Amino acid sequence: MKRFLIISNRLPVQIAISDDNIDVTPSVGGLATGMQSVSKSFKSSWIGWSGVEAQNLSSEQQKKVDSALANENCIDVNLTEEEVELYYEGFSNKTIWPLFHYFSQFVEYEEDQWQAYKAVNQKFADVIAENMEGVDKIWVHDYHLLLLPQMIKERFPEVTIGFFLHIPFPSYEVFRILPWRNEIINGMLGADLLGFHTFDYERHFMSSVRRLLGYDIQINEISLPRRIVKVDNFPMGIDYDKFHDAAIASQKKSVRDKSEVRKELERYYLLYPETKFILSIDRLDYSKGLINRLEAFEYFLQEYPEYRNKVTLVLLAVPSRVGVEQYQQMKSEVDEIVGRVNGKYSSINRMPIWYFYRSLPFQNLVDLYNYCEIALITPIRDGMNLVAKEFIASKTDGRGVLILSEMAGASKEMSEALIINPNDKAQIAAAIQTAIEMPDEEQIERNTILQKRLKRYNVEKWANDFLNSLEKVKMSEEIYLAKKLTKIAQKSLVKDICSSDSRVFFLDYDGTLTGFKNNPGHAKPDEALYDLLDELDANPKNKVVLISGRDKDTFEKWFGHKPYTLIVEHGVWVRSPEKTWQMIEPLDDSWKESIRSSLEFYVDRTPGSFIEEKNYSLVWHYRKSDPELGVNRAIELKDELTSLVTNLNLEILEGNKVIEIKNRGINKGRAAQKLLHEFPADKIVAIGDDWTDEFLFAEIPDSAITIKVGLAKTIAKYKVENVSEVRQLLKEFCC
Ligand code: ADQ
Repeated sequence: MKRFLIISNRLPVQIAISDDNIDVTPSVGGLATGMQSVSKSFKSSWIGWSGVEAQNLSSEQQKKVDSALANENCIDVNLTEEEVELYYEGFSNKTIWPLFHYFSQFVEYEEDQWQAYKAVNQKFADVIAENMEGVDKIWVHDYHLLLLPQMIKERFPEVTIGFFLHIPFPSYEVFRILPWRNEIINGMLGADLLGFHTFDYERHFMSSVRRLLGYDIQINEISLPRRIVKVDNFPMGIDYDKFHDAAIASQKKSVRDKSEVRKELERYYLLYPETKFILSIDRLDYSKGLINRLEAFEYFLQEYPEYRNKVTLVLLAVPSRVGVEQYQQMKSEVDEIVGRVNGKYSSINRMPIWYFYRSLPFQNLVDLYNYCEIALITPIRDGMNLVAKEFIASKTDGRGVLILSEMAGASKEMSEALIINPNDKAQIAAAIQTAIEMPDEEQIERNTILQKRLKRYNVEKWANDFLNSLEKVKMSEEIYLAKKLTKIAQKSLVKDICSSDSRVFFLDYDGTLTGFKNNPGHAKPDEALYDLLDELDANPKNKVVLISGRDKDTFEKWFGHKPYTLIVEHGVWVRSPEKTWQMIEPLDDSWKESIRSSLEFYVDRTPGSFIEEKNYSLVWHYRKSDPELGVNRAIELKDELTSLVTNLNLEILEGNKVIEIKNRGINKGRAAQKLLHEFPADKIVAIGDDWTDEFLFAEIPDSAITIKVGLAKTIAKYKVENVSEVRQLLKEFCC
């Protein structure tokens, strides 16, 4: 069985060290549970930091830790105190975390933290390299390891890498603030599959890739020069049954066995049966919106006096990142508001806010979820928010109301909750009132839908969906590799060609013989290309045919003095050596005026775009425009032209950052067929990169050697990566 590696900053274990004893207990978090189900189908190991700083352990203790971890299939990445400070508390939590949660005012830009971040990502890559035996897939998690996919890919190009980001990916306008933005994006693009919680994060990521690196994107695939990266959203689920079943079991417990939390809630409820408990649970983090939640609760007590003494806010805050300044400040602010509200609205026996600053054992957590009628979850930004889902899963009789921020990824899947803007105090207060007054039937109706969805799309399904997609990516890479022109196949092709008596070479120009330029006029042939084509053409057995979408005047200027056959404008014109240009079949261009005005309208509204006029076609170019605007306008333009072109017997060709309108039925394939009729050859070679070359590959005889440049889907028999590989290959055909 192939091995599979899971990589995250922290290992899913808790380690307790006493003098001579090391105790390792597996943790029960959502991610660990999801992965357990995955490890049933794969032999997997988990690589990460154990949470113990390396210098605090003697070598004897380290050995014990390693062996205890090995029993849990875990491998430790030793981190020093300094690394933890600079990489974890520093760059991860003082740069990436605030920026990706839109708290740009908290972002630190420290070079030494960035250097440590790179070094620790490299350290992870080193540990992975030592454990690669039999590994074919790796799944990397979260924002601490954004550079790792690329580091692994460079060393192990054949391994399939998935990456999942658990926090939001911010909009381009925020992400671009980061001085190291290109390194980060390139680091992530080392993965073959990139997963996000929501489509919005995916969209923001794509936009940054397009704008910062200029890569082409087709729906959810990014074409890198040598690989394709798939991007998709996988909203993370929870271990639904675990919460639901634990809540049922807890209700059945005898008084003696009940948790302290449950006993306390029940006792209070007996005294004050009209009380509604509002639950608030999070890590104490500025992104979770505790301050605005408390202020909204204060506003509620002030504006809805009839509910004072009838509601209790159970505020549970888990200590988090206590070493980071903003967290300490926030803790003081929370303490202050809680004090103020309790001071103002407490009566002799009752306090409106019960505040706990600690982590709770699972059972107590479930009891809180199960017992409290309302959950108030108001993050300012949150990748997903699992608490919202856990609350709903623990509602065994279907009653309960979830008030959820629209800024949490979870809100995208939980529209049956009361969705609020976390900055709108009045709206939150009104939602609290609605929640208190909501009839049971309505609560059950909303929660039934939510529960059904959460049960089906649980954490196990999430992990399996991600891995199935990773498997598919692997398969499509294999399909690509299967067509890739290997050295052996190349040798036999060359032998085949060289032993034949007559050959025709159909060669596309842009993207095949030369690279793309922003201005098409700048993509002139260079001396080396002229030499290569001359050498190929010098052999009387060879016929060189340049077949392009270019206009005839440009080709006349570039190749008019050469003895090659030229076919231009996708097959409108042909020029045989030493002859004049001939139209392949008679065409009409009277349609141009009616189409030109539409194109001009798009040029005016799309800065950087322009119209190219050929004899029998018009082309709208948008390579120099804003990449996203260009793509959108191209869709609009195509839509607008569709009805016009049918009436005028025209067709739209969509090329690389161009839209071309030309007479219907004219294409490279038809032109090539006509030429082959006049000049039959033993061997036919066709090379092209664009989808317009697919017509060429389709129309020439099956025995032809068809070669696609680049990664896109093709009916060609072989693929090569780039222009320089094409040129090397042609050199070998000069025989
Ligand atoms: P977090 O920011 O940690 O996760 P969240 O998704 O809510 O946020 O998960 C918190 C977890 O901690 C929950 O499973 C909850 O049960 C547990 N927890 C909360 N309070 C607790 C307490 N007092 N005692 C014990 N356990 C407690 C990050 C992102 C999220 C994303 C997750 C998963 O910030 O947006 O949902 O990863 O991808």
